[in-house]
Amino acid sequence: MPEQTLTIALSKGRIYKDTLPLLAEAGIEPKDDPETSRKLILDTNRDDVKLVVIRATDVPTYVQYGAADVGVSGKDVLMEHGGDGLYEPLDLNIARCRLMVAGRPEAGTRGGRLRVATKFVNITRRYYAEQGKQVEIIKLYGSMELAPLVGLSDCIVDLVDTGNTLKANGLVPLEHIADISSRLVVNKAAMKMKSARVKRLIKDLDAAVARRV
Ligand code: PRT
Ligand code: MG
Repeated sequence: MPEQTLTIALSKGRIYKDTLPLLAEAGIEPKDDPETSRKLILDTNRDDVKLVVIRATDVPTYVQYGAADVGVSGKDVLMEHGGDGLYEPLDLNIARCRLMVAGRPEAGTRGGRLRVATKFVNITRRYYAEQGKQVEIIKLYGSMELAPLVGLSDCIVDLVDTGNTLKANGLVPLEHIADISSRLVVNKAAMKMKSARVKRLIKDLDAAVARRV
């Protein structure tokens, strides 16, 4: 890629869908649709701006190493990643949800060390350590809601939006860990080397976000 290309990392699905209108207001429109195209690098209406479409959990890594100059990432993903090598200049206020402990209504009454299933092992470890609680964390990659139903764990740490998934599985929210929304993240070197372009993008996106509330 030419040196002066600005590369933006996004994930498919809800983040892409919600970021697209904000990028459009900043004058950036992709030429391909990642839901139908197999391309991983998308051209835009601007020769000097490319989008890379990757797994949500990989966005901080691409931006940290400078493979993308900027990216859009859920706060949950950033908290789990640790945010090393990244600036987080802007809350885009999209893909909002809550990070919660959830379980069956009687969760935690079994006695003994609590078993918690989650894909957010770092967040979960920190959360319980701050409370001085010893828990056993079981790493899963998806369908956390199943774990308490089959006796794999007492509770889960997962994202909750409407609460419908919990309800459909007989689970209830138990503790609130954090409010989540997606953030613009910026590679630290790009913030210096491509300062004018990055700052312009931050300003345009900030204005687009402000117009919405
Ligand atoms: O799906 P994939 O494994 O490819 O990656 P991903 O799950 O990380 O991506 P995606 O697109 O599902 O989520 C990207 C980001 O969207 C997350 O990192 C969050 O920051 C944000 N987000 C917002 C959510 C939700 N809302 C959400 N409700 N991510 C996931 N969910 C899931 C949740 O895990 C649970 O299974 O939806 C279910 C609960 O929804 P309700 O409405 O039934 O409560
Ligand atoms: Mg998902």
